[in-house]
Amino acid sequence: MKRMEKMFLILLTVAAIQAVSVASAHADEHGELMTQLDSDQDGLISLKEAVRNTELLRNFGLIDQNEDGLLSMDELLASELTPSGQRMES
Ligand SMILES: [Ca+2]
Ligand SMILES: [Ca+2]
Repeated sequence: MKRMEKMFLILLTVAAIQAVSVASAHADEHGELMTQLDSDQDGLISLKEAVRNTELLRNFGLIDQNEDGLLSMDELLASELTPSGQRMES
């Protein structure tokens, strides 16, 4: 019985670690997108800067939650429509 509990704990730990690494990979992708597109480095992607990423441009209005015409990192992270920087499809 003790052994089962230990196994269960290990599985839980592994699942937790995986969840964390997936989340940080997600943030990295968006960080990369920000780095790539934010040419004036003000930490925001303007409509003009988003022009270089067709997918982002298409969803710009939907990702821009406060409708100020700028995408912040928070808005990029909050939206499921945010394209990833350079996702490698296998
Ligand atoms: Ca900018
Ligand atoms: Ca905004």
